[in-house]
Amino acid sequence: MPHILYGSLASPPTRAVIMTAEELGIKFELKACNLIEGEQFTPEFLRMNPSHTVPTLDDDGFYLFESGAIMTYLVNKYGKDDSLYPKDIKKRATVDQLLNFSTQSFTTCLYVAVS
Ligand SMILES: N[C@@H](CCC(=O)N[C@@H](CS)C(=O)NCC(=O)O)C(=O)O
Repeated sequence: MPHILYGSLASPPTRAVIMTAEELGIKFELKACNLIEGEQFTPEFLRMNPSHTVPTLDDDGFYLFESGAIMTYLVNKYGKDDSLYPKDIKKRATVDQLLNFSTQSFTTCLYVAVS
């Protein structure tokens, strides 16, 4: 069964997951979640992701949120080699550094800038 990715094309972390999935050649169904309409607060969505954010992955009933966690999960599951998420701990640490920067510092700054 293909993965279902709940997301919004206006969401940078959703786009990061889409790019990772495309790089890995994974088929997925993108289900648009209209954040303006508050679709992330429905009981069904909150059961998948209590933090009511996109992206949220549904891998056959295994739900995952936080774009960094989703991307590393997909690479760990489908990566043919370690080029996207190196086994070398220093190289991996620099990838983790950028993932954390992207999902915490950068995204937070972006929200402050647009609000
Ligand atoms: N650190 C999270 C950020 C996710 C996030 O804040 N997504 C925004 C859209 S870019 C969202 O879903 N906001 C709706 C809400 O918080 O209710 C990630 O990387 O997945």
